[in-house]
Amino acid sequence: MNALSTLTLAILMAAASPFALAQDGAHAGHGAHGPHAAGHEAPAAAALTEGEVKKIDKEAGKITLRHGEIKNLNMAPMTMVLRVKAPAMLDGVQVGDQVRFAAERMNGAVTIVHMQKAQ
Ligand SMILES: [Cu+2]
Repeated sequence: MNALSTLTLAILMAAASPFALAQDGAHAGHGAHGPHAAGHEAPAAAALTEGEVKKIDKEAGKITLRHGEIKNLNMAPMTMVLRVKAPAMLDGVQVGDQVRFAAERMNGAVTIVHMQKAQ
């Protein structure tokens, strides 16, 4: 069974190679991927809110941010304490850092589900 699978895979790879080379030469792969990637990234980037780190409480899994408008939560710019989905998300940031983040309301608390440095 295993030997047969390996053999089948080897035959498939050998058979696929000429086609893969031909497609690459015609840039067929790039044409298919480019628009998809761009269309996928735009909404994610638009959903991120800018913020400045004011305080970090890793033990409690909380961070104080001065944030811009959080559109999906209908929240005006302010300084507030937010929960983070995972305490490890606080490892890469320090007080004073500019960050971009996505927040959602989870169990009644505004929780950061994604955070990255703004630079
Ligand atoms: Cu707020």
